Amino acid sequence: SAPAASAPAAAPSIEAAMRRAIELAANGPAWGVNPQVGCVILSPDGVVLAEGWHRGAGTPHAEVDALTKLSAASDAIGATAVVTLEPCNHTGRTGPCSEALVAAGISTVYFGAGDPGLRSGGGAGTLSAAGVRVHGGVLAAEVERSIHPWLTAMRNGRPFVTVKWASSLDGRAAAADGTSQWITGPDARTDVHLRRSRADAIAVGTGTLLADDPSLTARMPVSTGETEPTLYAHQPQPVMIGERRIDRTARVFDHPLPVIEYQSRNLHGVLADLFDRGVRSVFVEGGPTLASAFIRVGLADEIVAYLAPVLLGGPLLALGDIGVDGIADALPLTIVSLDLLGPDLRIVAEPVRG
Ligand code: AOF
Ligand code: ZN
Repeated sequence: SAPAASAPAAAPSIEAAMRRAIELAANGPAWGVNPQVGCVILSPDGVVLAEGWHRGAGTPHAEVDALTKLSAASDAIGATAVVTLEPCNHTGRTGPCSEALVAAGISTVYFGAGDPGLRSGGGAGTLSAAGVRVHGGVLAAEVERSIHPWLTAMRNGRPFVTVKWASSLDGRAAAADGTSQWITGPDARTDVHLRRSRADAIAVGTGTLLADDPSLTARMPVSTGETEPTLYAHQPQPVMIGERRIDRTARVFDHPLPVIEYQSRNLHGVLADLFDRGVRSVFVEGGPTLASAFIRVGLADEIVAYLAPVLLGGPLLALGDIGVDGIADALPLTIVSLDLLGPDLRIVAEPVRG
């Protein structure tokens, strides 16, 4: 069948510049209220004149960073900007990139994903109105994948939620006597800490706080000769959810960041409040009750499960009641990736929407 009408594919040099812009974007932080954004400025004959990326809230946006790296400001006149995200249109912590590009004399803009921000969106319109040629959707799938959690958070108006668990191959989170430490090996734990270090917040239930006394910090693997693990420079904000009373001597209160406490398990309300505090991604570390609650109310965007090659049997499962009564209600997932981390299997999956 004939393909639906679509924008003409961008020239190979534009796609190459967009691939480079995606790479540049990844230099910026994966956490925080702002997305990772990269920008490449090309001369009219396709030569790279400058590259830029965004280093986090309060710092110049990728376009402005690239413009300031031109060897002469006049090089921007008649040049092309290739940006991963639609240039912003608002004055937030910094000024609007749409106007900065126009003022610099840029004549053509290619971008990957539209900016879903209510105030920041609409830069493409401002650019066209000023006579700049604008083309969106360049390598859109790649760009969207690279900032998927941020885009999802902005579109939903709540943080992106990852539900994580570690279990035996038969889905048990603990042995029948309740012992659960070290189901998975060091490589899986290293991966968990890396994911914690990229999240804005890390959430646990009060039951798990009582049972495990976790510190909820993101730590680098201990190398030989070291005794104390080193903390990642960026730490996830610790969040505890539930009604059980937690003693102030619990290790979580030694976290470098203050603990945000929610008594209620109205998770929509919890996420709305976290979003207002600037949280765009939450890593739900457990236990089974909290993980199940997020899944039951449809608030899990991603599941990261670590399966150790052991069998435990018994009643202590990684998940409890997720609201599935009959097989017809089973929650369908799409597997995004499947990897061996040392002896353990890591499965990343997403609920099938719609
Ligand atoms: C861009 N280029 O590099 C980034 C953009 O508070 P501000 O001024 O930093 O604005 C933040 C918003 O701007 C952010 O939520 C997102 O919509 C957009 N980010 N836009 O043109 C960039 N980082
Ligand atoms: Zn901007």
